[in-house]
Amino acid sequence: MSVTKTTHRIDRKVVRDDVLHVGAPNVGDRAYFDQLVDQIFERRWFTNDGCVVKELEAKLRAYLGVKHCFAVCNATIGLQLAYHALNLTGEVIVPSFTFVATAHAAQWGGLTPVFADVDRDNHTICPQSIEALITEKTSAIVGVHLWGNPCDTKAIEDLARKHGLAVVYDAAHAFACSKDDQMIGNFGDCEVFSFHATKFFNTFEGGAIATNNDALAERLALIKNFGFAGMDTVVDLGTNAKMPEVCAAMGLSLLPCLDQLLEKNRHNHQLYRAHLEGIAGLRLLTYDHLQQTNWQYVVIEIDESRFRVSRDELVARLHAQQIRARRYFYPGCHRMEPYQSMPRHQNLALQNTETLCDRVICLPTGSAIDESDIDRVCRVIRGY
Ligand code: T4K
Repeated sequence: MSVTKTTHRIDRKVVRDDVLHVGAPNVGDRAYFDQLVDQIFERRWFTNDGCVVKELEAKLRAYLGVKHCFAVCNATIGLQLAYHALNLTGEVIVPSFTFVATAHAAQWGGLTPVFADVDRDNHTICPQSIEALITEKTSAIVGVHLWGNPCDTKAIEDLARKHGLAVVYDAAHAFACSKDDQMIGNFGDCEVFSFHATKFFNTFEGGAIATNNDALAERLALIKNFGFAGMDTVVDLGTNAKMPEVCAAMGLSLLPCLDQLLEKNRHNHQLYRAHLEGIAGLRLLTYDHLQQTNWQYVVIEIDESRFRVSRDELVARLHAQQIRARRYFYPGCHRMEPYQSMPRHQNLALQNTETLCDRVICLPTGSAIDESDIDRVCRVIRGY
């Protein structure tokens, strides 16, 4: 593909109403995107492993420093593929404090999600909680790098080795994040990113599975395309997990802008920190500065007893001012269907999960949010 453009600028033109969203999409170089889309029309090749998807996959492999990376239509299907490709059976241990897709993907695959608690500070799955749930039916641990905060990968992978379990990471939030100087994408048996519109890096809808395991990659390549190993030969139970060319074009037009987007998010986070510092009963989740993070989530915890207003009342006040703050991930997967109606998920003692479900609010950030927006959000939080 010959694209001559060399400077890429993020597009920040938004036809704004007064509403501030958590997850307003980042847009990369619009002119480059248009150029790629023109070429897609000229070639009349819209999906099924086209050259734009191949270029995106190659660039993702290079960026992540990983051997294999498959673009897929979304992370939920990506997780289903990962669980299937690893031949998981029986029970998989997942956190309850996550987007419900982590658990649903397992349930769709005929697996039983078993809900673990999370770490009180960084909100990722708690290794002690995992260990207590391992039985002879357990086949995998699924960690979620929530808000881009990496899981305790060493403790998880030690446990997995000890008990002969697979490890999958739901890295939906963690594109462009690192741990121990390795990009997320290189941990566990495989990691699954989401490139949904609301994510740091988006392809409208989409995702990717990254792995350094050759055999697993071979199987993933087959099952993301119905199991075809040639024009008429189907060798495995596959599904349709393909990313269309136009989605990959969106990704290619954002990739050269990652540094600008990281910087914008980091700056937004710093502003929030400055505005919210010293408020009794409010904790802003921070990130480990030794590692790269995408700063995509501005997460606060409200302790009603000290903040003197409940989390839900604060959310209502923000919404009344057209600030669509979100209670992610209330009320926890174990309190959602089909899980909450299943006897095994009732009376779970997930103390940190319950606390966080009562306290967490996500605030708007990203390239569509500017300094005056942050000022507006923080004024509502401060109560003036
Ligand atoms: N694992 C984890 C940990 C996840 O967080 C997710 C997805 C997944 C797995 C599964 O990934 P995918 O299969 O989706 O690739 C949204 C997203 O739909 C979902 O992708 C995301 N997590 C989740 C955290 O957020 P909702 O139901 O909250 O979406 P919605 O429509 O309420 O939009 C969120 C906010 O973004 C709204 O305030 C509006 C704004 N928005 C949204 C879109 C789509 C925009 O401003 N523009 C847009 O185009 O789930």
